Amino acid sequence: MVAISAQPYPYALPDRLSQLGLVIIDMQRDFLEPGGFGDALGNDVARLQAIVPTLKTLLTICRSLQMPIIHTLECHQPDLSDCPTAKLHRGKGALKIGDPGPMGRILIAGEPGNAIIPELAPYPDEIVIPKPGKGAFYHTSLGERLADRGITHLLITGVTTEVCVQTTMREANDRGYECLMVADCTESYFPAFKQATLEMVRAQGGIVGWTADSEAVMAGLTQLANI
Ligand code: C5J
Repeated sequence: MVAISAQPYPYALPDRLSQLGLVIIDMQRDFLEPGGFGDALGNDVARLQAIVPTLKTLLTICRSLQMPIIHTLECHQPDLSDCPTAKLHRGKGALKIGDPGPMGRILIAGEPGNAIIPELAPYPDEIVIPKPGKGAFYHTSLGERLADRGITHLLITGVTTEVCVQTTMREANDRGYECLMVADCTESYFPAFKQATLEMVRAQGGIVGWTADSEAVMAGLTQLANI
């Protein structure tokens, strides 16, 4: 058995790398660039850009090992039929969901600002899950897509740590997936919230799962690949 050095204790990898998915949550221009949804809510979007090189390195390794890659995008239909009124009016930002902004309509599928950033753009054979909520399982085909491919373990990355990343990890944990949050491949607009999320995940003997840095993750993946 190969394990990743993780907290609160080593994370046992599955027998085959095909059972381990890399999940990249919402690395979209809407959250990382000025003029998008995150910016409209008054956040310092530059904070999130800091993880891009590290996440890109992890993605490159996972691709080279032919692991399943899953990207998610938070987005809504142009007619907003999938956006609950409560979500639409929340936040009191400069722009709300659906309003025209410098990168097109805020958080609307297909708009330039809704795209995944070019550095992490999905390859054609990778799974892309558009999602109307914060969690990636809510009103999406993610559960079926993972089951179809026999994926049992998930490495969870992306933004923002305490919102869509944590919600997705909790949803996955409740569905029986063994989840590890990659600490240096996730970021929040609020450093204290990121720290608290990492602690919450691994508290009580790993009540939601595990956390580890990408270096430890990549060492474990390489070891499994070389068996
Ligand atoms: C937010 C997200 N923060 N991707 N979305 O609204 O975390």
